Amino acid sequence: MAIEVERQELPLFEIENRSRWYNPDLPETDPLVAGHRTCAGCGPAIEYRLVLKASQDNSIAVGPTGCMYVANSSYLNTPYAIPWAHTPIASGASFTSGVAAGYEAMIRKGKYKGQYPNIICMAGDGSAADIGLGPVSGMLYRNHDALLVLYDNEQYANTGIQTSPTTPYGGMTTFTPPGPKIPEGKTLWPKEVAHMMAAGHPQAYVATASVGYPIDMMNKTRRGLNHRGAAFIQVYTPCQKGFVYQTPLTIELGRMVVECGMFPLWEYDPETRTYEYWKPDQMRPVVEYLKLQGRFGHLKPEHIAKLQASCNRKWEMIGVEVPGEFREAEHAEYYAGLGEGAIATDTAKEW
Ligand SMILES: Cc1ncc(C[n+]2csc(CCOP(=O)(O)OP(=O)(O)O)c2C)c(N)n1
Ligand code: SF4
Ligand SMILES: [Mg+2]
Repeated sequence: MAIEVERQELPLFEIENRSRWYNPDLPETDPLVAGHRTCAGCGPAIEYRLVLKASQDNSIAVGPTGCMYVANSSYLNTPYAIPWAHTPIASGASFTSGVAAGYEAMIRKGKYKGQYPNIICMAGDGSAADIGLGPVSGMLYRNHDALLVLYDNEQYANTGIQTSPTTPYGGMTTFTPPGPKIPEGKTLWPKEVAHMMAAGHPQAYVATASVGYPIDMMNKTRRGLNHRGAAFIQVYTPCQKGFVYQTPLTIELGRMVVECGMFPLWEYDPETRTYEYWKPDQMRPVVEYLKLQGRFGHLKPEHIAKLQASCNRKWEMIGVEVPGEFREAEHAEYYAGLGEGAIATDTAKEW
């Protein structure tokens, strides 16, 4: 007779509001210990550490090729205090599907005696939104009991900052350099991966999160793991090398991207099949976010105006009233009145 699979149930962290950065009740143990080799201020490294802190010790991590594989592992060394496996860039989710199906079968047949582990694949945007997109959809469609976290640094970072489907319009990468013919750099608009996953796999738990809201991200990790079936979370994770910003600003950017409407935070509940969108405490024009990053330093008023228009459509989509000033900022003339230095910082000029 098949043995029942015993699942873990992780309690949520108490937060009065999602803007909180710190919670004294966080677990002390870290499944991702110190000693990796990512850049200082690396957003994906912060995400990795906190997601695994939320999932705790009975977890298995899967990492397709990308910065978080390369920088986190050198010969016979990794910072993982839990089982971890590297996979080719396209097959993170297929490998994860196999791990989940394997544990289900082993527990049912009595060949594995423990509780079902938290199975988490953390894949970059190049992997989960592009080269390995098909297997992610397959994992959600078959509804394996596992969580896929897309750590979104909006580029293929590890191979030298190439554009990916989540690179914003206007972002400078080595494949989208601005020049006389294409002054804005990237001309395409980013893929809405999380919406795509929720719309196409209505039985899955889907959410967006940002390293700027760590406790919110950890609670979404726990909700995704507690959900019996597949879960997908897209986490905004700034990359200091590709975005070109001052190192201590990683968390600040993680908040500003939400406050300017470029990366709304939301959850999709597969039980009720509804979206819950979140309005940040503060709203900012997108130029405030752009001007902290060298990758946007080449943008002209007409490009920033287009980005503001895109953010305004997102505010409308999540049901937030767009302030009059933001509507004015949809027009290039608005920036003429801001004066010298208002749309590009020294960091941007240096780059
Ligand atoms: C099939 C395949 N194509 C290309 C590569 C080269 N490659 C290694 S890491 C990487 C970048 C991955 O980008 P992403 O998934 O966004 O992770 P990040 O480097 O940004 O952390 C690429 C293209 C590869 N390993 N396999
Ligand atoms: S290049 Fe970017 S993503 Fe890669 S380790 Fe450095 S900061 Fe992190
Ligand atoms: Mg990436």
